[in-house]
Order: sequence, then structure tokens, then C-alpha cells
Amino acid sequence: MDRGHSTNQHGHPDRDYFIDLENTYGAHNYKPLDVVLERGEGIWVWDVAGNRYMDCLSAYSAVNQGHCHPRILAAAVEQARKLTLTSRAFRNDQLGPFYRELCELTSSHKVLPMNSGAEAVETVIKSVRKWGYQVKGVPSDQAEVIVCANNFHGRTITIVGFSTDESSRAGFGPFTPGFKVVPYGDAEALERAITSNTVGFLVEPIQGEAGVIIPPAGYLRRARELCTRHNVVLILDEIQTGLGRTGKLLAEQHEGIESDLSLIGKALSGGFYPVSAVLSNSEVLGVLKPGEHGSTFGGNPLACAIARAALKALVEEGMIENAARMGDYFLAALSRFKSPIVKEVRGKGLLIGVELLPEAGGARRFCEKLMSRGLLCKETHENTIRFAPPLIIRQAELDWAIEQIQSVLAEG
Ligand code: IF1
Repeated sequence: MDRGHSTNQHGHPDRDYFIDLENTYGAHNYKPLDVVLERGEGIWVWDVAGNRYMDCLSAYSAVNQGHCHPRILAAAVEQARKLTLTSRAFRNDQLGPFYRELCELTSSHKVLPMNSGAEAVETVIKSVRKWGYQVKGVPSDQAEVIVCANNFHGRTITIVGFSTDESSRAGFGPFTPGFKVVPYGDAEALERAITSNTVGFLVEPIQGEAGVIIPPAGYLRRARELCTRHNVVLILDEIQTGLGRTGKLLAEQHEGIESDLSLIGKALSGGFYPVSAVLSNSEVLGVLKPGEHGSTFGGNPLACAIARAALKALVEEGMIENAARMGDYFLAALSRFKSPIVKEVRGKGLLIGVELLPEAGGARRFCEKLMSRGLLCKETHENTIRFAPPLIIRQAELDWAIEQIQSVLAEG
């Protein structure tokens, strides 16, 4: 039923037409900026009126390679013409090469492919519990996983059950038992929380949604030592920090440690397709026997072909090194800028947060001002603006972004 629609000067449906459709027919579980995008290329996206914006969110680090990367697109089209989905009841010619390339790149022993990040998190919780019962000798149904306050690991009932963010969990109970929450960055608190029933410690190397919170230097090394000493599986959620975002392939490399299990997703497909994976540096995944875990789309040939191309582009086109260089440049420029409303500038690589003082009136209005200047970004919680452009961004483009950011912060 077409309610008729407002059109722009070219006679095409305009922004309000699309916003009305979303508001009329869609659940309102988001409050997006009122920009209606129709095309993306590299760091740029265009709205239905032809206005160009620099994407400084990268779909929460799922588009690290830049929008519609030609190499990933070609792989997607080629594979989509051949074979998209077989289920894991049969084998396919993309899964094995994907496994090997991903294991070689990340120095992992095994991979378990899933689709969304939350599914990878759920997979790792199931695996580490089963490992606890079968290998560590934890009594049945007594396994404990330690998580951190202000975590973000996804939106399933189990995951929001161990969230400390009321808006993520209110009204969704009852929740899954078997989780303990400790303060982020506090190794002593972690040690105190470990018991003989502790099977895993699930932690983000940098807390993205919490506002780009970077733990004290040495925290992850200390967590590694504690997990080794107490036979606890160290699980790093690199779904947002991984795949070049912080200037290293995996954020764990900044601390020179190796997790037992790492979770990746988002940019694993360059934004073309939901692809996630559990990477195992130890035999935890060996506890899963045929028929005990899986999903319809997990490890499908289209996902694997896309992920193989996305990883190749990331590595062979120097995106990780560029993220390190441009991230340092971006952070230094923002840190030099003195503003009466900026509380702190934090970041590593191209994952940067600008925290505003409460009296600034909230970060959202600055995102809206930046949108009117052609820069798209997103506030996280009340007072922090997150900047996470695609890892291909060049210095001249960053200079333009820095100019816009400094102008709107100066306006107040
Ligand atoms: C939304 C936040 C970011 C993640 C980490 C697991 C997942 C995510 C570290 C789950 C997903 C997304 C979810 C998306 C917005 C975005 C987000 F704001 F929600 F918190 F990035 F910070 N671990 N993060 O960041 O992966 O199941 O979504 O594939 O829910 O609106 P997913």
C-alpha cells in the first residue's frame, strides 16, 4: 500500500518518505540519525538527496576495509553465482581454505565459524562450560564465567543477563546463571573472583560501547598470568577491537599476550555479510562433538569466500599499519585541541572516544552538528562521541574531519 510519497527535485522519494516508512512499519529499537543513506564507497556514504558524508562509525567497525570494497565485492559476486549455502550437512570448497588462512593469520589452532558476534559469544560460553566439566573437573552445572562491569558482548538473553547496563537488560529476565561481574581493569578483583569453578574470563581488550575505555597498561598481561595460573580460559572479545581497528591485527598484540580463545566478527566480512568466528589457541573447542553445536548459515561458502577476500584486503593493502599511523595522528590532533567541554580524549588506532563534560549537554547534539557538516559518527551512552573511520582513511581526509570536529566543539 503506497501512501504516496514526498519527492525531491528529481522526482525521487526523499528522506522523509523513507523515515515515514521506517516509523510506520518498523520496531523502534533504535534512534538513528535522520540521514537516509543509499550508497557507500570507501570512507564516504551518500544520502538519497546526493549529500556526501564521511563515515566515522564504519558500522561499529564492521566496514574497516571501507564501503563496498571492490575486491570483496568481486569475491561475493563470484561466489554468489556459484554456491551460497549448503548447510554443514555437506562440505564445501571454501570452508577449509578459510579455516587455514584465518588460523595462519591469527596463529590459531582451530576455528569455529558462526554468523553474528553474539552467536560467537554464546558459542564460547557453551564451549568453555563444557571444557570445565569434561577437562577441568568442575561439578555439573556449577561452571562460572567472569565478565567485567560495563561490558558489551551482544544482545541475547544470556549476554544481556551479565550486562551491567540497565537499558540492555531491564525487562528481559529471568537470566542465565553462572556469571560473576568484576570491575574492568582491576586485576586484584579478578583474582579474588576466581574459584575452583571458574572456567573462563570474558573481556574486551578495550571496552568500545562503554566509551572506548582502555584498561591500565599491563592489565591484560596480568589477566593472562592469572588465567594460566588458575587454569581459567582467557577469552578476548575482539569483535570490535580486532581486525586492525586498534592498529594491530588483534588488540591483544598491544600487550604481547595470546588469549586461549578470541572472538572476531564485524570486519571479518568487510560489512558484506554476517560472519563471526571463535579462534582457539588451545583445545577447548575439542570438547564439541558432532551434533552438539552449529547453525544453518555458520561456515557457508558465501560467508567464507567473502571473509577470505576481506582478510586479504585488510592485510595486503596495509590497512592495519595505516590504522596505527592515522590513529596516532588523529588522537594527537584531538588531544592538542583545548576545549572547555572536553573531559578526555581516549583511543588506540582508529578507535577513538571524545568524552564531553556533562555540562556540554550530551554527545548526541554534537553528532547532529557534525552530520550537518558531512561527518557521521555516533554517541555512546550520554557523553562520549566515538570516532571509528574505515582503516583506509588518508591524512588529508582526517585533516578535514579534525577541522569539523574542532569547529563544532569550539561552538559548544
Ligand atoms: C547493536 C553497541 C558496538 C560488540 C562486541 C559482541 C558484539 C558487539 C565487543 C555482538 C556488537 C554492535 C551491536 C550493535 C551496535 C554495536 C555496538 F553499541 F551495541 F555496543 F559496536 F559497541 N562484542 N556491537 O561490539 O556482535 O551480535 O552485533 O554481531 O546492538 O546496536 P553482533
